[in-house]
Amino acid sequence: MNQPIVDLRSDTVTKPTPAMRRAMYEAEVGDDVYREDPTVNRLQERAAEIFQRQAALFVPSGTMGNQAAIKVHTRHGQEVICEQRAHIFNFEMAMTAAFSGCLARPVWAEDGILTWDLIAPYVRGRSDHRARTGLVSLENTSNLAGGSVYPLEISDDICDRAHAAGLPVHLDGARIFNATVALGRSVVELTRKFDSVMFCLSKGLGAPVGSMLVGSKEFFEEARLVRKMLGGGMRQAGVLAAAGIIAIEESPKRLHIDHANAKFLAQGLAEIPGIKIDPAKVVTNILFLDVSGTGLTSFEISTRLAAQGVLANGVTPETMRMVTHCDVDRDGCARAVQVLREVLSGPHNTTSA
Ligand code: TLP
Repeated sequence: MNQPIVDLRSDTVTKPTPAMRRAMYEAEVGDDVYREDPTVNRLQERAAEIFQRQAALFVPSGTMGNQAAIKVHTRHGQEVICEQRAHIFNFEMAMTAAFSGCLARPVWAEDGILTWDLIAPYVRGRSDHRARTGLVSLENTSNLAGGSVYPLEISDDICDRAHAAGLPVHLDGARIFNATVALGRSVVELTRKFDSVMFCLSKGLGAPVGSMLVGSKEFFEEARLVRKMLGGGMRQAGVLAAAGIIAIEESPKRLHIDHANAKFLAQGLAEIPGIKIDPAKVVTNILFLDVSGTGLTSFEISTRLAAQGVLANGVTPETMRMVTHCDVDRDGCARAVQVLREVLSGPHNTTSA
């Protein structure tokens, strides 16, 4: 009866591994605002090396990384083109407006995957009437579009054409290592054309805290100033960076397991009456299920699942998200399917009781 909780709310819930905790304990530290933390410096150097870029900056969160990049690339009064479900547009506390003074210009794309043809009509140059476009931002994998991935030709094409139009391109690559696994391409191949890349250490890679912002030396220096403006100048941050080093060196090797578990979960869920999900579209570690045929809202389902030790969030009343990660194994996924089946076959209208 005392089964462990199956937490499918997000890959942000992952706990540091014993190796990470050991490295954190043993980390050599210094004051990183003085650039004197050897462990932070090592993490930044390794990230830059892995992405084959001039520099990488350790930031406390993905949100800070994205927003620092937007600030560096844009000027007040410009527009930032992104997909309608983009994290920068939906989940970052309107900071594109509040901090950078820019208007997000969301564009809808099937499966969250923009193309230059979809972007081009919204690109605006100098005009007496309309705000100028300052930046294009892509998200790979696309979280709210169900962990979908950008085919390399499409993201390369967007970067080339944006650059030809004089526009920088930022990548919200919170889960870029999941994209590398799904596409069988290296992180260098997937990101080399972007002007800046943010990726998270604290999601599927399992570190407790932190993200990286990768780009040119000049971009790094500017982003460092913005990080400080945002209060993200950390001191003995080596205790965090130590876990980050293990996250980038070791964790990408096991992400295929999370993807296989997500597929397994999707296949099981697809067989439950009232649930709609296309397992073929589940290519990384995120899946969305349409629960509108169950007679319950996603929020009601979420509460009932939680009572049985399975955690998953409702996103809209009709949709739920589940995310696989290193702290949920195949048995946990099987249990989630079984518990959802039981929850939905029980009495729905408890209000009459
Ligand atoms: N995503 C979180 C929530 O904020 C939705 C999650 O549970 O998935 N970019 C993308 C694509 C993200 O999914 C997230 C976090 C971020 C940026 C921000 O990262 P943090 O949480 O470190 O600020």
